[in-house]
Amino acid sequence: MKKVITYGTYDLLHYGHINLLRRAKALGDYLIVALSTDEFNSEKKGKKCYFSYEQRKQLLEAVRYVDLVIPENDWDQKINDVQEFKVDVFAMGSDWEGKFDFLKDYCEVVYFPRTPEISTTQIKQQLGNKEQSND
Ligand code: C2G
Repeated sequence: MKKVITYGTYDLLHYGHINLLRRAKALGDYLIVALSTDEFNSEKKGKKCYFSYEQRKQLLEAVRYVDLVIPENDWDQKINDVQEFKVDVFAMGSDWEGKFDFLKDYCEVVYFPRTPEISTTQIKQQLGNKEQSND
């Protein structure tokens, strides 16, 4: 069984995330998503999520491409994860191009082109603008 892993916050799940998950799963038979915990997001990534870890995990587990969701607590857990789960491929969007090449000693590393025109930040901004215009 060929195992793929990817990492992310996946807040306000959108089609850019789904495009990434679909292509990552197509690289193997089993896709693990290491999902950033609320603590990791707020303390290390400077991200404030709309949905909690549990809610984001529930959404990802409903996606047909995802086989397992594990917590991402730290920037430095990737080598351990790849070894512990016997991962063959590490996949991320191209906004991370090159950042995880150190994993090439442990598995294949693939960066997919980001889906243009969509991001969680953009969704939040546009919703915020709409709210103001409805005031
Ligand atoms: N993504 C994408 N296209 C978009 C938005 C996101 O391909 N329009 C991809 C990102 O490149 C990433 C995944 O979807 O591979 C999840 O995106 P985020 O939740 O923004 O992930 P990020 O916060 O960058 O976390 O240790 C790695 C980090 O946890 C990555």
